[in-house]
Amino acid sequence: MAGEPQSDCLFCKIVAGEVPATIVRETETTVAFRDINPQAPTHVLVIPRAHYPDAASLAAGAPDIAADVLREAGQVAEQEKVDESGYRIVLNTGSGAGQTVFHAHAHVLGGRGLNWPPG
Ligand code: D5M
Repeated sequence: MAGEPQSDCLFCKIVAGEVPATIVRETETTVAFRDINPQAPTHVLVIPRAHYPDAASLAAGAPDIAADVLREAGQVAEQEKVDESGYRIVLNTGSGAGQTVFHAHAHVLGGRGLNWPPG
């Protein structure tokens, strides 16, 4: 069922505490933790506790939680002190766009210059 934990999902395992992660913030509906392969001095992933395969399915199935993820991305930026210099929220969607983990997540990247367009 939509939103239910998936036994083969890495990020569901992080939510359940079965896989370790460096958690920087938690709410009732979200978890934020440092990316294992950081692409910037600040690189944090914000995920919903509920399992949805990508951001679009999260927004369609649980819009309130999608809003929580975006709000938390802003809170992470503030906590990491990258809010004033500027930061980027990235929602890779589909393997062609570089999505490798199919549990919705927002990348929060900051602490260095960020070029446009992204690679
Ligand atoms: O982003 C998936 C991201 O997830 C990618 O940047 C690596 C990160 N990742 C993978 N495994 C872990 C663990 N165990 N902890 C923290 N971060 C992790 P995507 O947009 O799907 O390419």
